[in-house]
Formats: sequence, structure tokens, C-alpha cells
Amino acid sequence: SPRIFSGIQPSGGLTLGNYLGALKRFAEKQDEGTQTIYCLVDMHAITVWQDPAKLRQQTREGAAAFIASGVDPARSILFNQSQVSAHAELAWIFNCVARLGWMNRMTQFKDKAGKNAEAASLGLYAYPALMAADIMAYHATHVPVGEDQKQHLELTRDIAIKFNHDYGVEFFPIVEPMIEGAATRVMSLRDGTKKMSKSDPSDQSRINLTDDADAIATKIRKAKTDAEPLPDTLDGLKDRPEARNLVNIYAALAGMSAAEVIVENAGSLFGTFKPKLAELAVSVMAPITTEMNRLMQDPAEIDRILGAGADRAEAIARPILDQVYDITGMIRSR
Ligand code: AQP
Repeated sequence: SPRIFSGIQPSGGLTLGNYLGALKRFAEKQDEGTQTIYCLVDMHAITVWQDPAKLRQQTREGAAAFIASGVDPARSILFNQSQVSAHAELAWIFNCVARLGWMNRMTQFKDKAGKNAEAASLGLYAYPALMAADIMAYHATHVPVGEDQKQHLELTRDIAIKFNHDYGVEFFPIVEPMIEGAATRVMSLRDGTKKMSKSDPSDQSRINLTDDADAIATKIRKAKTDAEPLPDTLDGLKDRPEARNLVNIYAALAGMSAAEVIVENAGSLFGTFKPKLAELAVSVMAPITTEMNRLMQDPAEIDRILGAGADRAEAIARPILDQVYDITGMIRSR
């Protein structure tokens, strides 16, 4: 039966990109009735340096963002990765299945490691094998993610296929990525060719889930655009990445298709469209920010929710891990 798994790194404050590309869809998948398992992947976060106090804070804030976005910890399993050791255990096995040549093709490693790849952590390099373990520890079949994670999910499939083949078993399912909707790739507000990212040095490049109405409106007003009015067909956005981004954001926030947004706003100048977008963004985001702030007042309760989620996650992952040890020939005698 279908089972959905996905995660978000608590490596900074979450952005509108994380909300539209991930959180909002996580809640929708839960509401459609599929079993949903969602994780704050703190072990992924430390593949680049994280200040311990900030990591703790960001993990709680991330959990609050999940819940404020509609992920209900009673219906979905919500926890932080490091509380379920099956992730790390299976990641080691997958490190021994994945090939160096496969890892060398990963564009996210190249992007994040930058010019000085020699100084990157070994964990950053192995990141996709841990991600495969996150998913496979639950035999998840479907993974809702943004466009940027497509390559990692292909690697997850390759690892599952190779494991099954090498050990002569049909054990791991072959996952289906779910990259859907109008906002699979929300771009930076300063550069329409770069993804909106929580680690971008410019705060103006992104809308944070903690931004207030004024900050949201200012960032949208100052967003980079061209001087042309909006076209009357989607085709007209082809070479206008910044304009296309704002249209896609509008569509995702309004629950419309980009084509519908174009029909409704054909010929509009940004002087008109931006305030309209800002108003929509504030009306959607403000209740989420308010709810996050409310939840953050009780960190002990958030920790309790994460612990209870981890118990439920462990109950699914442990029997799967036991089978993995058996398949791979590891003695389990205590
Ligand atoms: N700009 C985006 N548009 C659509 N989806 C996005 N996601 C991230 N950015 C966008 C989706 O959010 C989920 C969680 O991402 P992540 O936190 O695990 O890591 P990331 O993809 O590397 O996101 P960031 O914001 O760029 O973080 P940093 O800067 O720390 O690397 C994923 O499903 C992702 O697709």
C-alpha cells in the first residue's frame, strides 16, 4: 500500500519555497488519506556546519512550521531524524551499495561544496545515501519534493534496485517522486535563475515563514522584474524568469494554474500585479506565521510531539532494519 515519506532540513528558517514546494503539499497528501511520514532531517543539516543551539531552535521551528501548515501529528508521523537510529544504520548499508561514480554526478554536492570541494564534509558527499535510507527505512513508495530533489530520488531508486539485485531479493520498493503543482521550483526574488533558498546570504531573496506582513510586502515590491506588462499567454513568460516566478508563486498561493493567473492578469504592469501578489501572500502566510509563533511558546510540547512521532516511526523502521541485517548476513544474536 502507498506510503509517503518526505523531509526538510532544519538548516535555517524555512522559506516560501519550502512551504509551496513541500509543506503545503505534505498537508494535502495527509488529507488525501495516504499514510504520511514527515521528518526534520537534522542529521542532513549537519552535513554543513550548524551551531548546536541554533540547530535545536530551527528543528523546533521547523516542527512548528509543519504543524502550522496543516500537518497534524495525530494523523501524520512527525519527528526528527536523529531520534530514530534506523536512518543512520541503513545509510551505512547504502553507503556500501551506492557507487562513487553515482555520487560524483550529484549536482547538489557540486553546488553546495562550491569551488573548494576538498574542504566539504564526507557527510555532504554521502547525503543522498542517507536520504535514500530515510525513505527506504519505511518502505515508502511516494516522495513529495520540489524539483531540486529529482536527482536524489533517482539515486534512491538506483540504490534500491542495486540492493535488490545484489542480494537477490525484492525487498525495497522503487519510489515514485511526486513533483507536482505550480511551485515545484520557487526562485529567488533577486535572481529568477536561482532557487529560493534558506541559505542564500541575501534575506531579500526569500520570504521567510517568520516574516511579518510588512516584510513580505516590501520584499515582493522590491523583487527583481522586467519592465514589460504580463503577457496574455504562458508562452510569453518563456524568457522572463523573474516574471514567471511571480506568476507561479501567485498561482500556488491562490490554488490556480499559472495559465489561469495569466488569463486573469494579462496586460497588468508589475506596479499593479505586485501589490496584488503581496496581499495574497500576506493573507495566506500570516495565519501560518501566527500559529508558528504560538506553537513556539511551548518548546517542551514540540519536543513531546517529536518524541511521540519518533516512537511511531521506530515501530515501522525497526522490523524493516532487522530484515535488512538478515538479508545482508549480519548476525543478530541478542
Ligand atoms: N525554492 C524551492 N521551491 C520549491 N521547493 C523547494 N524546496 C526547497 N526549496 C524549494 C523543497 O523543500 C523541501 C525541503 O528542502 P530542504 O530543506 O531539505 O533542502 P533544500 O532543498 O536544499 O532547501 P534549501 O532551502 O535550499 O536549503 P539549504 O539552503 O539549506 O540547502 C524539499 O522537498 C525541497 O525540494
